[in-house]
Amino acid sequence: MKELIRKVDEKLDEYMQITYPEDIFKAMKYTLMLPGKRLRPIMCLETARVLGADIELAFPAACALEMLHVQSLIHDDLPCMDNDDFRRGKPSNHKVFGEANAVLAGDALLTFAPQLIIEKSKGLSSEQIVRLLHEYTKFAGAYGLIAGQVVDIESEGGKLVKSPSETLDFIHINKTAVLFRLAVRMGAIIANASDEIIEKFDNFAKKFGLAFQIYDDIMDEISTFEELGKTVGKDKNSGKLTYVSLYGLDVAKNRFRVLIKECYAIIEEYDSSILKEILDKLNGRIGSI
Ligand code: GRG
Repeated sequence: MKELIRKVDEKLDEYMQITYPEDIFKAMKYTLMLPGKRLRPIMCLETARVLGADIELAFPAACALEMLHVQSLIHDDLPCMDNDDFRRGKPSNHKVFGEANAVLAGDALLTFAPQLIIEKSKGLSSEQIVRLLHEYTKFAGAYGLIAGQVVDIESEGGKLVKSPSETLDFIHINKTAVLFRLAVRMGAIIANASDEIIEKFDNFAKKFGLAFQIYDDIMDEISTFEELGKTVGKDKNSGKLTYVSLYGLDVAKNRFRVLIKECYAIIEEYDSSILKEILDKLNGRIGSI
């Protein structure tokens, strides 16, 4: 997996050239190139590979996913949203470049990502590229990521239109699982997989995304700044609706374990040491607490 992460980093650096006006490209590249886990690009590449595609075809989509993810992190850290001064162990984008440039850097990443898919996806058919762009726009917008963020903000302000558990599931599915779903769906489309296979991987990503967010909620309670690279304890201190605040630590851990077990079962039939390694890592961390 380390080698794949290195290759993703290399491609991100290659695709994101700094040109005039340099300030915006520097702001975009700052958070993008900080060391993240690169889970979404890795999942896209690995899904494409296990379903029979040459992974070289998947690098533009994989890097586009990381750009979309980084855009969401930059905007999430803004004072008008989660107001966090640190990301990936370093000062957040707006702390370094100012709020206006951080907003614009996010916007620029959001729009550069599909441009990259169109310009660099050599070897994919026009139909595949249109399908990738359709998935991207659907999952990034008000039917996905933005919907999750809006309901998260509303729930923090005490506005709950649905029950707490339905609200929490909606937030987790749309804020977190959505980009893992997009990752595997894009990988499967690149491999020209059938709708049935796409749905199978989608189901894996939904469960993985929920487990990942439960993990994130647990870590916010018990981890350290050094380990996470961002402020910890914020959810608890702000009275935020999380899996832990709603159900308690033990129920959260149990739900996490069930979801991860279901993830292993879905990918069992595929020869993917990387997807299994991702599950092992997440599982191992919760297993030890
Ligand atoms: C799409 C226009 C548009 C706006 C985005 C701000 C926003 C709307 C959404 C927020 C989404 C968000 C920040 C979700 C949190 C998901 C999460 C658990 C992130 C951490 O992911 P990791 O641990 O991070 O994979 P690294 O740094 O390793 O990549």
